[in-house]
Amino acid sequence: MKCLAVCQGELVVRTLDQALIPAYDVEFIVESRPLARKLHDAGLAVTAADPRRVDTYLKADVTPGTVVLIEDNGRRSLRRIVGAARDAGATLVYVINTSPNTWRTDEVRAHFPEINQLPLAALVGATLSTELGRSLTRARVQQYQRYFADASRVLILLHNDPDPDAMASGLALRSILRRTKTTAVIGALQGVTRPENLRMANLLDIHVEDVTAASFAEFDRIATVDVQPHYFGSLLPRADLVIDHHPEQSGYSAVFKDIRANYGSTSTILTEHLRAVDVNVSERTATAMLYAIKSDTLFFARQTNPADLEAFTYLYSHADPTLIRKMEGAEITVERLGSVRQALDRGALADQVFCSYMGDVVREDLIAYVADFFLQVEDAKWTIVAGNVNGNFVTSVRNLGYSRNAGEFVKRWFSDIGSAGGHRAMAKAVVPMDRFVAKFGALEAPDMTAKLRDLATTFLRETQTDKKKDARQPTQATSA
Ligand SMILES: [Mn+2]
Repeated sequence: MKCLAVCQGELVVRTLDQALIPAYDVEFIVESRPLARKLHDAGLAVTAADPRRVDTYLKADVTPGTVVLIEDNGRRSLRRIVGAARDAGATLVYVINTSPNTWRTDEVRAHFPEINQLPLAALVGATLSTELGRSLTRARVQQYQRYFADASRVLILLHNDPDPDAMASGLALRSILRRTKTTAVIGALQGVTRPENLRMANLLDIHVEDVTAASFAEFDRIATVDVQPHYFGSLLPRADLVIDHHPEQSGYSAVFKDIRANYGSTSTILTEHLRAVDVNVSERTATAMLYAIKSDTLFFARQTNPADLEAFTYLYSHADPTLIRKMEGAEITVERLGSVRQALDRGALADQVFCSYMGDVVREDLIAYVADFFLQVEDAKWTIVAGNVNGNFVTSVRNLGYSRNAGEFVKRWFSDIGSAGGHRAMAKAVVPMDRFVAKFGALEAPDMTAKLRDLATTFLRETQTDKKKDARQPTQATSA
């Protein structure tokens, strides 16, 4: 792709030359003849010309497909330069601001609304702050690595009934400390019990050892991950290292700590630690950490930070996706399959919406599971699943994002008679059955499914009408 860069200074020319070649075929225009000669002698495609003249751009064969970059250092008449480039037929015009006075570009934009503005500081800033942030992390990690180096036995302590994030964080810290399972024990006072977590531990061969508070004294160093020492009360008044993403607590002392409450998982913090000190992440550890981020953020549906996405992207190339799929399969239990059958027997998928009133259901989580499950079905874009849980009408609503909002759906119909709320993609309502009956009538189970479909159809039609009113929003075809 052809690119013409109109520059004032040598540094900008050389920087753009290095940044854009070989992806772009770049030619430079500078005003100063001596500068042009110098850069030309250095092998760059540079011409000396007056950037305020249309002629300059015509000679450079500018077409509507040429990317034109114009350096704005605050001195030259930007409006005349942009005007000349536009008159010569340039349409892809970018102004690179090297001075802080971006108001000049705003002024030029009033005349040429389609030009794009790229402050040089912003272009450099993102990469620079990532790098600098990494060096801070590096210093911190190297400090605790040294502090742990001479210990013969290390305990990496997890919270009770460890979850994927706790176990993955344990593995990651052990790699960072360059230790094995005999020199760094990953332990918990109460071991893993939930079936899906046991399955992860088995598939990835993670041993969480049972430890007792009395055995703490046998270790030279103790680190806690995904938990802070206050959790253990008086059993653990101090730790050597604390790495956690839960809000910082008081009531304990720690030699080193890295607590980032705005992160979605402890594995995200540890991914940054691993990368900062260039420790190679094994496939097993990467798989565990990737699964941990997915599970702690509900696959980015809650408490997600750009750092979580960045860590996920990095780990993804090192992890084993087949194993992750197997671990997720562990969510399937006979009880849940029974609920899926119950919902399928009593519900139906029509017009991309799956509705089902399941009748009596023993626990709310089964309704949520079924709603998630049917969203995976081909052609399903919405699922609305409900049941009677101990005298409450409970409904879970899911959709595949897009423009229509699950949270608004439950509020529209249920907020006046019970609790209703949620996000764009997932929502829930709980309503005492007598209040449901008072609003919608006493219905037999099959009629309940029909009622849910009614509510969905009405809601989707309403929002579709709203969307059509708002011509700026692209509308989605709906058959509802
Ligand atoms: Mn966690």
